[in-house]
Amino acid sequence: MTSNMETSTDTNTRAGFAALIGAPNAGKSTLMNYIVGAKVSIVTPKVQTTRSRIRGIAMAGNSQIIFVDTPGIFKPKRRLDRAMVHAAWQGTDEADVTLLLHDCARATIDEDTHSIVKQIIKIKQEFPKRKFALILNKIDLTKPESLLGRAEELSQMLEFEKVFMISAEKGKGIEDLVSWLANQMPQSPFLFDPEDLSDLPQRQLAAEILREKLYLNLHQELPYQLTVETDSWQEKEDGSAEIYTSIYVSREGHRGIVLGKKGQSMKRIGQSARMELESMFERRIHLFTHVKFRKDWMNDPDRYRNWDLEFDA
Ligand SMILES: Nc1nc2c(ncn2[C@@H]2O[C@H](COP(=O)(O)OP(=O)(O)OP(=O)(O)O)[C@@H](O)[C@H]2O)c(=O)[nH]1
Ligand SMILES: [Mg+2]
Repeated sequence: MTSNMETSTDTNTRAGFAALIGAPNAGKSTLMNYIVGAKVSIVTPKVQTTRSRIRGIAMAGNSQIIFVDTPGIFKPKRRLDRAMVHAAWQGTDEADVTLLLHDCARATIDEDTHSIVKQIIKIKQEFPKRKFALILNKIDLTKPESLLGRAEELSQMLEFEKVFMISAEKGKGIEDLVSWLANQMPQSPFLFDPEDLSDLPQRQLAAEILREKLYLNLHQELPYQLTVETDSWQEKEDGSAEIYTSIYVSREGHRGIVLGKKGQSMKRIGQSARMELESMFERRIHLFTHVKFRKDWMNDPDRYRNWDLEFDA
């Protein structure tokens, strides 16, 4: 009897998954963070910032929308690239709705977006019920007269459930998107505590924030050749936390560049990560960074397991 009553209350709520896919740098993580209202996925001006699936949870009335931010989809060259692209498509497989983000400030439709659309066409042939919506992002950088043309061009390639034009950074056009998504979610009890913003463990978030600061401060191929892990997290009696991290670099020469003269560069990067972590976690943080040369980390399955990436994708 009681359980029936519980079920009937549950049918008033909706919950499901909305995957964000698109070419690198389209603004997927920026959009998820904006809607969730907190930084759960890191953002940089560089391509290929997101490396794994990151879930962010948003509430819209009686709907719980679980966003799945994914790595940008591009032509993979290395093992890590393949694992990232694979993770992005896996995000689509588990989603009730997939949002394809496109940076409409680009002069033309980029090659990556072209091949993503082709892949979606294949998926739709196999699974006609899957829903795909198109989001033209960065309208703040786009001439209004070119917007409709771009929407039309993409819609001719594939029939989307819906087309939105937004600025993830400025928060424009997002209300419509959220209310549409809220209605697309299937009837279901909430899948997460409505207070939750993410399912990412704090220690992983700490590693990501540090990786973001490394991306922002290092250039050329260096950011792509490193990875960050939290080795341990220790609670201190004074309420602070000690976080011990390893930064793995794949070339000997990179260690010196990351550290900088007398370790000054690493110190600066570590400080900016620590400051952000302190405001995120609202407590004092002691961040320890250890830069390690590990030539073959990109071929080490342990580095992938940590992020739920498939080694042999
Ligand atoms: N002007 C403007 N910039 C934006 C907008 N959305 C995102 N950006 C910027 O675009 C860059 C890339 O944003 P991300 O959110 O990291 O893009 P992403 O699609 O997650 O990129 P990957 O993780 O590399 O695939 C950042 O510098 C953002 O600040 C927007 O609507 N307008
Ligand atoms: Mg991203």
